[in-house]
Amino acid sequence: MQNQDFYRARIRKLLDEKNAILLAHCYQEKAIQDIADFVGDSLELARVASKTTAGTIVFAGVRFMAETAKILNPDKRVLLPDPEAGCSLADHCKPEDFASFKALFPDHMVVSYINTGAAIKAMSDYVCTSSNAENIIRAIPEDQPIIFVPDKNLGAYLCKVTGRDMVLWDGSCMVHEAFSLEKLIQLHRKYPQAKVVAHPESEAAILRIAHFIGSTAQIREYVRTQEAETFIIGTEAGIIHQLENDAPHKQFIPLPPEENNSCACSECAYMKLNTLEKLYRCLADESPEVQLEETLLKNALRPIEKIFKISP
Ligand code: CIZ
Ligand code: SF4
Repeated sequence: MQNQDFYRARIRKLLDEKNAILLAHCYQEKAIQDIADFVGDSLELARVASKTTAGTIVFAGVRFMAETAKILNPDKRVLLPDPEAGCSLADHCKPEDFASFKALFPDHMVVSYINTGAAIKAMSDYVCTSSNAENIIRAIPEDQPIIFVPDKNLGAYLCKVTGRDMVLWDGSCMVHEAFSLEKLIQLHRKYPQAKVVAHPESEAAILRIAHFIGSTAQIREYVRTQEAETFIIGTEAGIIHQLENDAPHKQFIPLPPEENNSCACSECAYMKLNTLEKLYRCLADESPEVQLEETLLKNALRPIEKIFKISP
C-alpha cells in the first residue's frame, strides 16, 4: 500500500496532463475532499459539471451523481473510481417497477430526487435536489397532482412544507433513516446548548426535533452563520470535514445510528468505496467510465435542465 502523499502527487499530475477535473461530494473521505478541484453537494456538483471546460470529469461520489455529470456532458469522459458505488435510494427504484407505478397515476407529473438512475430521470418531468425541491414543487400549479420519487422521508417533509399531497415512492436512504431518536435525545441532554441540524432524508421523528432542516449546502450555510458553538449533525458524517474548515472553532457531533444497524457510524458505505488509490488507478487507466445510451442521455437531460431554469 502506497502512502497518501504518493497518490496525491500522482493524481494531481494526471489531472493536469489529462485536462481533467476532480469533483468530490462532501461525503467523501477527507483525503479525497482535500485534493479535489471542487467539493460540494449534488446540486453544486451538477452545476460545476454543467459548466466545466475540462475534457474529463473524475467523479468522487456515487454512480447516480457521475451519471448526472455524464447526462450534462454527453461528449466528455466521466470516470467513477468504483463502479460499485451505488445508493440505497437509487438502487431500490428499478425502472420497470417505477414504470408500472407511474402507470397507476396517469394524470400525475413526476418529480424525482436526483438520487435515481438515469432511466428514472428519463421518466420524470422534473429532477430536483434537496436544495431546490421545495422551489420546484411550488412552481408546479397547485391543481397538478405529483408523484415524488424515490425518498419517502424527503417526500413527506416536502408534503408538509408545501401543503401538497404528493404520491410517494417507498424508498429511503440507509444512512439517514438509521439515525437513533434515543441517541439524539441523550446527546441533546448532554449538550443542551447544541443546535440540531438534519437533512430531510431523515425520518420525521428526527426532523421534528431539529432546529434546522436543510440540504448539505444549506446546513453549511446555517452552521457558518449561527452563533451557537456546538452542533449535532443529522446527516452523513463526511460533511463534518467541510463544517470544520468553515468554522474551525465550533464543535460538531455526528448523530449516531441505532444499535444493530448496518451503518455503524453515520457514514455512507457506498461513498466510502472511493479511495485515493482507486482514484489514481481510474485516472491512469481512464476507466471505469460512465457509459449511457444516447436516447437515455437525451431523455434524462430534459428534466434536469428545467431545474436550472427554475432554481438557477
Ligand atoms: O446522497 C445524499 O444523501 C445527499 C444528501 C446528497 C446531496 O448532496 O444532495
Ligand atoms: Fe444514497 Fe444515502 Fe449514500 Fe446518499 S447517503 S448516496 S442517499 S445511500
